[in-house]
Amino acid sequence: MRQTNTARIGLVALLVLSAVVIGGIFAPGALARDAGTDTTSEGETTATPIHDGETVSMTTTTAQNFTFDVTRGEAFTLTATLDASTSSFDDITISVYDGNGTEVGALSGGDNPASTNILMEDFDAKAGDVAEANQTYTVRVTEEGEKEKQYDLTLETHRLDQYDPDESPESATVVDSNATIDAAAANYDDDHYAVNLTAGDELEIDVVSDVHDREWYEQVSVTAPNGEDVALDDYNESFVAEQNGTYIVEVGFEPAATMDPSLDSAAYTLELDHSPVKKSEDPPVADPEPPEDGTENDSCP
Ligand SMILES: [Ca+2]
Ligand SMILES: [Ca+2]
Repeated sequence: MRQTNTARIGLVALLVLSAVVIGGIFAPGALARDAGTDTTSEGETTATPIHDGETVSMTTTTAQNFTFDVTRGEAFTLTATLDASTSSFDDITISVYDGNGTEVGALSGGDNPASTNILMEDFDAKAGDVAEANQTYTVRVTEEGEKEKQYDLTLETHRLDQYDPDESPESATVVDSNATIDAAAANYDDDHYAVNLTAGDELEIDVVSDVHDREWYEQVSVTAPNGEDVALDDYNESFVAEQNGTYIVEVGFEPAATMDPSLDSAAYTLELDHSPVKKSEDPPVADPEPPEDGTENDSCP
């Protein structure tokens, strides 16, 4: 009886939760209120702290919340692993919310990467992200079905490289147009670099790494000062600037996490090679014809 009630209440809670999520972000504390108000389950009323390198083991029938602290620029990964002897495939999910209640941790790829940060492989659910500020995150581990589940939740944090967080164009690392940058990326990490160019400059971009060994490949994209995507020459990944201003170079690895569910990171070297606009290729300026003798007749009768 109680299990049935719990499941029904859980469904109502889930619907409320979904409505709030669809509305945008949680109000701070919404997670705890949602979980705790109507249910008899003790586990949902509190969030259990979890620390770097720690594995928390749970035996439960309900969704559980956990919290952890991360400093700006640190990467974190979360893995929930079901006990295969007491659980069945496809019945656990992880959702991660930042200090504002916004869902984060989305792994690239998947059917709907904007709304899911869940990756199922065997009995694992995973999420990862790079913290853009010092803050406390909330993790919600949700189980499908009414049967009691046993799982281990593990948190790992580390710094991928000295430039993180450079997760958005706004937080891009400013680099010289001739630069060699040693960094690291993962499928939950976004790296942006800002380069100032003059119209007519050519920029050649090379990303060197050994990720081909694991069947990943580098993915480079460039955004112009006007916000438009820049078409890159496929063979040597270069382009000629059409405007003066700041270009954003984004570097990452593919394929999507759904095809490579590891939360591994890999080192890469970004090499930028800048060829300034040649004088002879300066944009033609309408040369005013100097008057021959200063008395050119430019008036009409
Ligand atoms: Ca990085
Ligand atoms: Ca990054």
